[in-house]
Amino acid sequence: MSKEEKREKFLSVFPKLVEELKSILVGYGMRGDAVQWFENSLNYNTPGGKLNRGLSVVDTYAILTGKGSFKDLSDDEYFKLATLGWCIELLQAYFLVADDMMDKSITRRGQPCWYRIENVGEIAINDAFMLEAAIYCLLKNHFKKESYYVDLIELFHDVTFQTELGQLLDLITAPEDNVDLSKFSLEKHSFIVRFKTAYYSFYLPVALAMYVAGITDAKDLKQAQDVLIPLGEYFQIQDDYLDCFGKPEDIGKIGTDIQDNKCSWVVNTALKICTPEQRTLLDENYGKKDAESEKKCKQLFYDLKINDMYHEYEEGIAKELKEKIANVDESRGFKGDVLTAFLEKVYKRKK
Ligand code: GPP
Ligand code: MG
Ligand code: MG
Ligand code: MG
Repeated sequence: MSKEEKREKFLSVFPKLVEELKSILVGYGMRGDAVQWFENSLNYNTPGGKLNRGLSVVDTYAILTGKGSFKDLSDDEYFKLATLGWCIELLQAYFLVADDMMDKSITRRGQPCWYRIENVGEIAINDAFMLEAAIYCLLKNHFKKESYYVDLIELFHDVTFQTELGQLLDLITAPEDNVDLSKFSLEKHSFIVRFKTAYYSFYLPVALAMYVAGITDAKDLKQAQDVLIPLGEYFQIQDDYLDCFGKPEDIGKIGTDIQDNKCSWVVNTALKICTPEQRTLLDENYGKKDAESEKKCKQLFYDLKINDMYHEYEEGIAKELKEKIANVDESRGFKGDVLTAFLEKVYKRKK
């Protein structure tokens, strides 16, 4: 099955889940306008992205069970795995709706951020909570009878908390009223991004598929984590790089990291190599809420050839991860190919 066909098949499951979620509201006797609101929020915020996280649940399961491609899975099996995939996409939707408010972002996935839609505004906070709650409705409807039901719930809870801890660090390391670049470092950055991105984007899809496939030895979960967390760090470094150097048409969003005073990979790398004069320029312009200052920072990042350093980093980390994957112990049923599939999706991405 081609990549596009896999995506289409996965997308075709979502409307069924929306109907199922709406029927819960109807069962509570909710008014029609409330049901319509929830449906709009689900459709606006959930399916428009790359769907890498969701698709990976199905992909990982297919690799682990030796069913090669999607077409070897029975319809029921596919639907269950795709439902779990959509649960991650709902988690992602929940995070993004909230993150865009916190980061004061303008666009997401090529359209205005949800909180910027007329009549939505701060109702988006409640919509974010409801997107999260939808995960547990779906898990209950489809997995309650499974022996691993509690494991799935715990996994979602743990990973959600880890992400929120990462988001907390991301925010308190970037105070709006006090730009102090001496507080930034690549070590701090690494810690923040492992929590805010790597657990939910990389470890979660694989761990979910492992529970369904029954490959859950603690040693195997650890083997997965040992590659997926640094891979997730690499992914967020790409996100930071693209925030500054990517085109909005490609990434579907307008970068905000410079104006938001974010402890991003780009500024940390610049801080390591800049001259005292360049440092003064950064001190005076980074984290300022105006386009002129932002432009000066960006120009400095170009002058410092952060692009070249990024490409060097990318080659180095890809090589390191490949070596780690080659050393995976497959004796209990876990497969290194699961990790290779992830690396291939991420390597040299432009969006
Ligand atoms: C990515 O940060 C991290 C998240 C989206 C997790 C948010 C977590 C919450 C608990 C709300 P980012 O701000 O760099 O992402 P983007 O560039 O997509 O806005
Ligand atoms: Mg953010
Ligand atoms: Mg953001
Ligand atoms: Mg970003």
